[in-house]
Amino acid sequence: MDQLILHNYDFSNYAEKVRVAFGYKDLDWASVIIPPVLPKPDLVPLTGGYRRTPVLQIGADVYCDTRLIVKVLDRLSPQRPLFPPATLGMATAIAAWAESELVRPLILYVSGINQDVMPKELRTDRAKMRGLPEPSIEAITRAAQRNAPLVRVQLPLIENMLADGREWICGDRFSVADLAVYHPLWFITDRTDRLQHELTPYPAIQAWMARIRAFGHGRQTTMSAADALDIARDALPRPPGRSSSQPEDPEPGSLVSIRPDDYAKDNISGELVFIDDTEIAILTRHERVGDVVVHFPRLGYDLRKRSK
Ligand SMILES: N[C@@H](CCC(=O)N[C@@H](CS)C(=O)NCC(=O)O)C(=O)O
Repeated sequence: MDQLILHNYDFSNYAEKVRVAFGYKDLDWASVIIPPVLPKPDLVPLTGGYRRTPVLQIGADVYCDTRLIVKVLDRLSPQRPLFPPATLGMATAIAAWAESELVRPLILYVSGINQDVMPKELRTDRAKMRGLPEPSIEAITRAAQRNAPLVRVQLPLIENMLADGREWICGDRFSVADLAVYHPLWFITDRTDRLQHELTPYPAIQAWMARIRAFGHGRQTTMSAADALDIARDALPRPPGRSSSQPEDPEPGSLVSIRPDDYAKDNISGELVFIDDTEIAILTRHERVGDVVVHFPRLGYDLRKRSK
C-alpha cells in the first residue's frame, strides 16, 4: 500500500477520529504536524486552499474531510471495515448526528472551559474562519455555559445506545458510528481533567471509550512538511476512475469550485476530474508540488460550475 500521510495536530478531535481508525486497522502511517491556525503555508499547496484538519495525502492525491478519509481507508484496507454492510445506514445516520448536533456544543463547552490551555491565536483564527468578530474571553465563557446543558442532554443518549451491554454502538461490529461519537467525547478530557466529572455518571460510555483507546493509533512515524511536499511533487496523481454523475452535475473537465456547506466557507477551484455518489475530485496545480488531485466527500460540500 502507498504511504499514508496524515496532516494533523495533536488536539484536533477530527484528526483523532482518523488516528483511531489507523489503530483499529493496524496501519502504518506518517504524521505531519500542521499549525492549528492560518497561515498553513505547507498545507495549502497540497489542498488548493482547504485549511481544515486533518487531511490525508497519498502521493499526489489528497483526501479532505474525515467523512471521505474513513471511506478511503476501507477501500485501501478492507479488513476490519468501518462500514460493515449490515449497519451501513444506521452507522452513517448516527455519525451524521454526532458530527453536527453533538460536536458543536461539545467543542464550545470544552474549549471554553479550557481556553487558558488552548493556543492564544485560536480565538482570532476561528472567529475569522466563520466571518465573525473576535469574541472576548467573557463571551467564550458565556458560550461554554450556554452549551454545557446541550452536552448534558445528549450524553444519556449515548449511554442508552450502549445500555443493553453491546460492545459497539451498532451492535457487535465496530463502525464509523463509534469513531464519530468517540472523537468529540475524547476532546472532553484531552487537554485537562476539568470536565472528567461529566462522564462519571456513564459507566457504559466509559467502558466503551476504554475499548476504543485500546486500539491505539497504529504504527506511526513522523515526517516533515517539506518531505511530504516533495513526495507530492515527485508523484503523479492516480488516474481518476470512471465518473457516474447525475444529470445536474457539472461535466468532468469543467472548471468548478467547491466549499464545505457548514460555517467555514473556504473555496477551492480547479478542474473536475471525477464525480460519483460519494466523492468529488478536483485537479489543482501549485508551483511547489505541480499537479495534485484533491478529493472531497459528496455530502457536506457545495459544488458549482465556474465560468472560465
Ligand atoms: N467535516 C470535517 C471537519 C473538520 C474540522 O472541522 N476540523 C477542525 C479541527 S478538529 C478544523 O479544521 N479546525 C480549523 C483548522 O484546523 O484549521 C471533517 O470531518 O474532517
